[in-house]
Amino acid sequence: MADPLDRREAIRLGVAGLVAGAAVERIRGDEIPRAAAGEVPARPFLTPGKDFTDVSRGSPVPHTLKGEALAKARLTPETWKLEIVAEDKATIDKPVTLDLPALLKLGETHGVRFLKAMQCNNIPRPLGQGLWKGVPLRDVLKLCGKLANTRRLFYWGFHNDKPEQIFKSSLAMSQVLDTPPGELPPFLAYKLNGSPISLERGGPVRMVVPWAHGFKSIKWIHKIILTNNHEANDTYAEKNNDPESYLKTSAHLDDSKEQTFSADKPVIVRGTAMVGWPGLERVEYWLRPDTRTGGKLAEGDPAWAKAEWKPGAIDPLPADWGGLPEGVSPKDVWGFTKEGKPREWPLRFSVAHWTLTLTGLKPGKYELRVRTVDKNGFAQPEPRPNQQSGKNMIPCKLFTVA
Ligand SMILES: Nc1nc2c(c(=O)[nH]1)N[C@H]1C(S)=C(S)[C@@H](COP(=O)(O)O)O[C@H]1N2
Ligand SMILES: [Mo]
Repeated sequence: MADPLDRREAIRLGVAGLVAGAAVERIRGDEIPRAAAGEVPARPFLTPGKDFTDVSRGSPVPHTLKGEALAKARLTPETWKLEIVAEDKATIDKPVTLDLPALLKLGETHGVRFLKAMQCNNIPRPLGQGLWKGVPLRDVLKLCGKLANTRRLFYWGFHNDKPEQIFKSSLAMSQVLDTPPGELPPFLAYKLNGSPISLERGGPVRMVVPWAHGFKSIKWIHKIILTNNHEANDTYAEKNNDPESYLKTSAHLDDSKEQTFSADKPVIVRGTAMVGWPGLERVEYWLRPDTRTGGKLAEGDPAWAKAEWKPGAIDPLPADWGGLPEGVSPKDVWGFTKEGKPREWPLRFSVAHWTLTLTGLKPGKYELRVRTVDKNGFAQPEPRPNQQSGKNMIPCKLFTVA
């Protein structure tokens, strides 16, 4: 509560929009062609909380509750409580009931700000990108004293007190405690874009698991159980979803509608790329004359093998983060150095922007496809042993040069 920076953050919320241009830093080598300074018009970098695509189960959906019902559900800042207990053969020194002031207090010394796009494994587009703030779960678990015989952690949120509506998830204890240097741990998050997390986005407090698909980031979190059970209990383990999938890397078009461009100007096509845990090596495009199939190309079509993919341009690091809440500088955000420079660009778990500038195209109709290549050399839509480990396809845009 006593974080003056946080208060100023709140005031600026909603003033999103990236102003790119000015000095362009080359963060890594020259292998990624970058759009030149000044060529990239502003595009929003952070998504206002209300504009995220919502994926919420429950009847009534918890974020539709109001007044008395909301307080009874312990979903107001004053009533929110998280219970942490042990079951089975797992033990802790003492069960913990955490309220919001206690979490915010921990946040003053342990709080971390980080960028993360929320993405559902079954929806082929990120739901929205936020600047989150939370306390690493491992620091909250210290309140329980000594843990013994604990192999996994189960957790869920408010579910109308109806067992059939519980939306559960789980993490291995190692994923909670043994964060590798330079990586992000799972968080109990209480801020989005500088303001308290709205009820709709899962506030007052939601779990955020940076590397995972949305189903691990349980909203309206109420219960954590430390257990000796080693198996994932995730609601999303059902129906052939992969309960341990990592965020994957993929390209998306800003606008996939058919368009006509004038032959005397460059054709500019823009989009975004979700940067999964395997990172983003480059965005590529494949341009060919229209084959009159409405942009459809079957999976096994021999044309895929002959496709000529060319590197596209990732937009540079924004010189001015128009979307950062006031008082927050990049150096306050995970992944940036004390000088405010990103350790990698684009940042993993976030959405990057790209721009294709195609010049000298002859009049005619074209098919344009885009894809990402991750740092392991997998070209989209790979690596997907199962589509539900991160649903994804190669987007196509038809356009005419006239
Ligand atoms: N309590 C609860 N948490 C939840 C869900 C839910 O239905 N109930 N849906 C999950 C799924 S499947 C996704 S993809 C994300 C979506 O987050 P968003 O609605 O903030 O975009 O929330 C996750 N957390
Ligand atoms: Mo999801």
